[in-house]
Amino acid sequence: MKRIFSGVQPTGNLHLGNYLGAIRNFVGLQADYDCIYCVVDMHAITVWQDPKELVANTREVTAAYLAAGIDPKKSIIFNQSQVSAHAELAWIFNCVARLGWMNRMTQFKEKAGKHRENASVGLYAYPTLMAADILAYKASHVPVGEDQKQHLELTRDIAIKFNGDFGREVFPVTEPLIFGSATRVMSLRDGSKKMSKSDPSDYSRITMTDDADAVAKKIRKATSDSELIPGPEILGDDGKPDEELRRARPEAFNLLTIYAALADVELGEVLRDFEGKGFADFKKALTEVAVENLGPIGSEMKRLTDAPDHVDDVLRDGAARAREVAEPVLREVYDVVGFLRP
Ligand code: AQP
Repeated sequence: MKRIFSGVQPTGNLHLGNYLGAIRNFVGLQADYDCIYCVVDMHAITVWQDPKELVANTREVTAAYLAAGIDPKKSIIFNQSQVSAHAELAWIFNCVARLGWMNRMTQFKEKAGKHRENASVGLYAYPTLMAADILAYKASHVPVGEDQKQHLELTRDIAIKFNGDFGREVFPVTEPLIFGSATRVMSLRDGSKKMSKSDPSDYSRITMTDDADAVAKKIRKATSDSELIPGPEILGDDGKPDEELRRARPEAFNLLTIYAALADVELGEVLRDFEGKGFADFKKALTEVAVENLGPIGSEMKRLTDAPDHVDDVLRDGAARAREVAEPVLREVYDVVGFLRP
């Protein structure tokens, strides 16, 4: 069976972008793939994390997986630091990846900001750890949001170079799975920035645990524009608005896309239903569909994290199963590299 690996960082503020761009897709993939879903706590510490919050956030992401519908009996759910193969393989990949490749990673540039010399070495090496996450399980496919496409290309480059250097087809060349109607959910305040956990404004994102009042308030305050909603004739054959039009009204199209994703309908259908209306009316409908979708998930997350024994059991069991898959791969790699283990 084809194998999926994917992960979410436990860095708090899990949001609608993480849900629509990642977690919701993870659920559907269980039908066709052998799935491994990780809470990537080692990635999280590439920027400072308060230790107590890291523990709570690790449970929160696990609860989100479970509440969204990932079945822990079918899929493996665990947190990264429990399986040492990730760190061990990452070191080997640090010796395979080239500085030139790493220097091209745009996420490092964005996250390190202007004071690059103050960024952690871990933040720079993040993509080699990600390659280790995926390749420790020889995953054939990785579902990711568009923002992670470049990192996945680096994983492919590492697999190809490793196989070439040692003359053995040890690793598959993993394929990205970028799908769903909301691969890039944008900030509610600024349509040119993606919705993110680290945005200082709470009003930039809807979190998976926001209650109905918070969702309503955030959508009410979301940036939109004073123009009316256009009809479906503005969409191209691919069902998307012309790029120029989208760029002229980024916030408007972001809200419309979020609606389509949450209601699980095509953007054309949304435009047909709301053509000629203003955003005040539309926002009421968007609030309804958001609360309908996220409400039950948020309550279940709260229930699971209030008494976290079940979440901890899932992580413990998942880590044991993950080790069973990753350890033989690591042994194979050590043999190929020439590490003596008398
Ligand atoms: N805005 C988004 N739209 C669609 N998908 C998104 N993802 C993240 N933001 C969006 C997808 O969620 C998965 C998990 O992301 P992550 O925890 O690894 O964090 P990230 O990609 O760094 O994104 P965040 O949540 O916005 O965190 P910060 O603020 O730290 O940058 C990934 O599959 C990602 O594509």
